[in-house]
Amino acid sequence: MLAPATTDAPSFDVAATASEAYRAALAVIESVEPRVADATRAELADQRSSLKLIASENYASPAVLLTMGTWLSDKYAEGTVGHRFYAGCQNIDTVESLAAEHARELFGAEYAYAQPHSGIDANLVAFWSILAHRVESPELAELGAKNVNDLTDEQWETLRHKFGNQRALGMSLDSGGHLTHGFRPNISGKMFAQRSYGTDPTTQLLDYDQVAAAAREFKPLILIAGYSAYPRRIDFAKMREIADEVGATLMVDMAHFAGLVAGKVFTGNEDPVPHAHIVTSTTHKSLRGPRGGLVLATEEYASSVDRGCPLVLGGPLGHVMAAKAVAFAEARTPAFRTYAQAVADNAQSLADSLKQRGAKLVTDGTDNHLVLIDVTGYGLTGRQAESALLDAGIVTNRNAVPNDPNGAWYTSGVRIGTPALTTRGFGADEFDTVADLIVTVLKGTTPVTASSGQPGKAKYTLTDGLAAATKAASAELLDANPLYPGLQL
Ligand code: DSN
Repeated sequence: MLAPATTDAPSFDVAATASEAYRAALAVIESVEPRVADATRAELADQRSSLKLIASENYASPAVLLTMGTWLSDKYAEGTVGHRFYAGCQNIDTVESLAAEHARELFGAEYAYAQPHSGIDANLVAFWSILAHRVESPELAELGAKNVNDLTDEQWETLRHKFGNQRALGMSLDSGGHLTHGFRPNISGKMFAQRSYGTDPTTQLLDYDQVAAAAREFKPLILIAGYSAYPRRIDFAKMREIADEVGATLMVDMAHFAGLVAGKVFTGNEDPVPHAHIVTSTTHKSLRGPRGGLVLATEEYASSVDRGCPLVLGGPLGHVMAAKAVAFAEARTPAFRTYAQAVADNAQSLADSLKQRGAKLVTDGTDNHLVLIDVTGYGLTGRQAESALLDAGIVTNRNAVPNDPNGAWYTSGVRIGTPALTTRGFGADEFDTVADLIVTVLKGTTPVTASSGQPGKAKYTLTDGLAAATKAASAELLDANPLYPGLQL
């Protein structure tokens, strides 16, 4: 059992020490390629001076960021802890073990795999693990083979077809599902025959009866739950019941809300870990760690998940696994629980403030970390709204709404999340001002149509002076809640 991270304040000034470290690092980088040093400084300035409302982004701590800049990056360590294809992996074993142990304890999982480089990688590991466990292993046993290398070409061809013809059932893209849940532009859509479940046409809420009916008819091998743009919690116990009824494996992609699970905001039926066979995640969204992926699994899937590298992953990133260990240790502190609760409370405040100002929200609100504004009432597409907001210094991203008339490229929605600005210290009052700025910009944006006769590439115009006024109002909020306070380059 690992001790949780210390909750004592460090005995030195973290910001001053990190400032020294970054100044030294940038000087060394500058001596080789000054443009990289410049872009790195510019990114900090940009992040400090914009309202970052992209629901999947956050700001990792200096401890997490500094952990990534080391020689742990230089070691090859394909394989798993204690079973590597290279010699001399003892230190990578240490950091990978720490990341996995912290993740197991943080999420109460039987098994954790810290190697995936991204969310897509984590989902690929999960898919192949399920295929290996559910398809390959029984087939191999029947054929008296230990692994696929023992099969004849003909046997392998039969097994390969079985892999390719499996079925996955996941949330539709316009209801908030993710591309990696079986959609054609992603490899998962080529691996699986896919069908989607949507949301109730009136309430826009997940309709479990519809999920169950689709599962009974389609009989998927994998039932996928999880989302990247659905503003509500999911009852994973119900999803597991549905999976069990049709003999499917329940896989939950909790990339977006992992921080709310870690911070014990989502508990009981809203916590996927006790209910799913496999849970995948990224580590850099609400969980506030380094950019990367994670797989949690029950013991029965552990050995197949462990084959992730070299099955579908390249050599593990030792420096990033080390940073995951640091981030997971941070997420085990009471301070992180307070943060996670504030993320959800702030989303609620933001939704209420937007609605008071007449904005139409998908599902009429939120109970997680994001809201989705349907911008059609302002006469805008999601793309126009996203661009106009960006002109005013508000960083969001466009997103489809259920049954979107504008399709997946232009869309009719703008997705807004609270994890990043909550890290900066924003609370209900600040999010009320943010709501006011957003609605003022949306109301002050006029779409430019072909019939209006205005030439050029502009697809909208902003009321004169609105962008500057919005930036000035944002600057007040941002200055009062600085990013990395005390960090000076
Ligand atoms: N790109 C992530 C998001 O923005 O939700 C998911 O892939």
